[in-house]
Amino acid sequence: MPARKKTDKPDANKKRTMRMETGKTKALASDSESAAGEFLTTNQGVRILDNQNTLKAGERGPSLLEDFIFREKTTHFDHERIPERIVHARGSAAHGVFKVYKSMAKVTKAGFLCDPARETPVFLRFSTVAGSRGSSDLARDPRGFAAKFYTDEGIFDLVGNNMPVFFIQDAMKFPDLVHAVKPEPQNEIPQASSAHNTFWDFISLMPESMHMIMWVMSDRGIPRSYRMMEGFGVHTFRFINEEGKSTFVKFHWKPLHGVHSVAWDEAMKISGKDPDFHRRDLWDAIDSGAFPQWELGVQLVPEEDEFKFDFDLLDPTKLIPEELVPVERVGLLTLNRNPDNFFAETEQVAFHVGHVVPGIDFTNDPLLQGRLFSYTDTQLKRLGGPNFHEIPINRPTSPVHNNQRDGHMRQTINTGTTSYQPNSIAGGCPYQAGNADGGFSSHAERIDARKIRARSPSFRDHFSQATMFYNSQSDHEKTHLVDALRFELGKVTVEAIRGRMLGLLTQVDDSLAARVAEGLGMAKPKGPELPMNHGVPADDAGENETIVKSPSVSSSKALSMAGQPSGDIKTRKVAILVADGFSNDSVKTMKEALEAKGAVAKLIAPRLGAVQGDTGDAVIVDESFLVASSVMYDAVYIPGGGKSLKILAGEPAAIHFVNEAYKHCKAIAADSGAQEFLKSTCLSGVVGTANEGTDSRGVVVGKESKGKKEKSGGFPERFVAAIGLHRFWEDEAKRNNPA
Ligand code: HDE
Repeated sequence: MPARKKTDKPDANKKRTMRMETGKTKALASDSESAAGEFLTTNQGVRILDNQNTLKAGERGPSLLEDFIFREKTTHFDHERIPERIVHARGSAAHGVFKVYKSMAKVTKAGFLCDPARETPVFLRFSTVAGSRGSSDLARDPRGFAAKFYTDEGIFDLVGNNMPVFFIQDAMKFPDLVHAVKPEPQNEIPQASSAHNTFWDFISLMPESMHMIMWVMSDRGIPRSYRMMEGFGVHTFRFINEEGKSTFVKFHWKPLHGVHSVAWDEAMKISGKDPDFHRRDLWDAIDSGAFPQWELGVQLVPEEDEFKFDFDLLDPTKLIPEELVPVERVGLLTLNRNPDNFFAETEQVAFHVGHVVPGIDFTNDPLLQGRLFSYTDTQLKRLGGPNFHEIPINRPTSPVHNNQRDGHMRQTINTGTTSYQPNSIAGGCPYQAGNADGGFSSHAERIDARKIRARSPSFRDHFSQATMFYNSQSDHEKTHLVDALRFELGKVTVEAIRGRMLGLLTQVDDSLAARVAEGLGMAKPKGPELPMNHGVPADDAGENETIVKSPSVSSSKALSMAGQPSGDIKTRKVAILVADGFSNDSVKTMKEALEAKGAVAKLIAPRLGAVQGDTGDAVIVDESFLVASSVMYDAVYIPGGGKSLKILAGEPAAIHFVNEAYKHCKAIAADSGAQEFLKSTCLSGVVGTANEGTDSRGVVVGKESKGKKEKSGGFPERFVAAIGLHRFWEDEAKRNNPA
């Protein structure tokens, strides 16, 4: 490469480093944009003459230790990784904004919840829990849902999950839980999967996990998209208002795209074909301007009502049924910007349940209390020292003034002579803030207790809400849950563990246990076996301890995904299968109808390049059958065109595509002329009865008589409506085909 002439020297001084505004977080930028027109330099700012060759003693000689340029480059490279998160290592994030609908000053003094005119920047990271950083997005797992609010009063982190409860009641058990679910220590197998001995061994001895197990084994464990998940703060928190009055609060996120999942068979296939499926989906949606949105919901419980429920508000294995306390939707979160740099933002972001602002406070939930210790501790290790709050993504937008100093990788150059308080030299600054100045004061909860290692007896009902969850599921959701348990326990090689799990399942629901037992080829235990861990030391447990069962709500609509509004079809991906000779007219009409509703239509053909339609016009193919797969799409359309249909009928990948989409209960549309092609798929038995519109199976066939197209308001609109329903699970049992 020719050396640059002195005369084309860019304006090097101006842009060597520059301050960059990324939303409200400031970063020191040295990126490809700021480097445009610049020379390559070392980290010490020395220009590099040759970035291709190490310094050698002669062209064929050994490399020299003196080569500080090579050594600096390689040393930096050798240190480019930081420890991944011990849990939630695999994640994706986005920037956004939050606005409250109307002031909540009655219950909280948190500024961002009191001022509807205020737009608070947010950074939201979604994650799986068990897998490593490079694992598949589609593992069966809870999903992390961690939001960082950069409020005017400091940072508030709402570090939640897509499930409203957790496996354990006390933080003491967290390392055990995580060790059990992680790959087994002797061979590091399996990756990102709970389907193995150690996890189920632990769970089978921990009856308190049974409610969470219902959630994870349900379809909530395999979401269609991060954008289509609910989020939950899990613990009961406190709101505190100006008068210091406390109100218990459970936080919820309600997605405006609906709550949707994929099939387990689909999840496994996606894991192979596109392990970045959720990451890509989030990125693409934001990139295309289809900004994901959630409403923030709150369940408020006055302090006086703390003991009104048949479960303990401090028990993180319990939710408050919406029938008892409705969710009020109080604000809107919009994710509107992808990160500029994955490592700098998504990887280095440091969440902490202990990051709260005045107006929000903790309860004594023993899981929450343990988390209050763990998150700073983990950042010290992961991000290398006590100054992680200075990393741009972690900096509050409100000013920071304190006497903390120095430490590993300190960025701030603190000036002045004082770093203590009280002082007179700096006029006593920085001052303590009084209540009226927004100083944080902890809720003055009265505590008068013995120091004790124990769990409250009010935490001992481990099954009522697990049963409530199971009761709330629709038939197909129950079947998916049974299948998930059969799969997971099918991977367990120790029969005693399976037996213990069946014992616990009988306590959730006898028929559930019977169905799982049948799949495992085992006999269902006759009755409930006494669970082995009630969170009390064995000596105190008492042999015949009774299990409290007094559910006030036996089934709750909000717990089933089937009963929830399905959302629109924005960003839904539709595959249009074509070959030479396809009907240009049909494709144009359908594409326009889908795109008008915000869906993404892609043309899939036997090979890449152009395909020629029946009018002679060619179109460019988006993906070949080799690359595409039905599992990456939400719906399929087969346009007419005799020649095209003949080619597709002779293409096994096209037939498999349709069969698989049908197996996964997706909406499928075909022009009436395409019925012949459908006969070569497993829809052959369906088309004859489906040609009068959308049937309950989501198969939509165009009505065309004597070459005349169906009028508007007809075919494409019926397909759009079918996609909007997401899946036709009710019919799933009849769809067994080998796809
Ligand atoms: Fe976490 N959790 N957790 N957790 N958690 C972490 O912090 C921990 C729990 C959750 O996108 C770690 O920075 C303990 C419940 C999310 O960066 C660590 C206990 C819920 C994320 C940690 C829990 C969560 C984490 C690992 C039991 C749902 C990812 C890396 C006492 C309400 C945040 C890190 C992100 C991450 C500890 C239980 C959610 C080790 C000790 C319950 C979403 O500090």
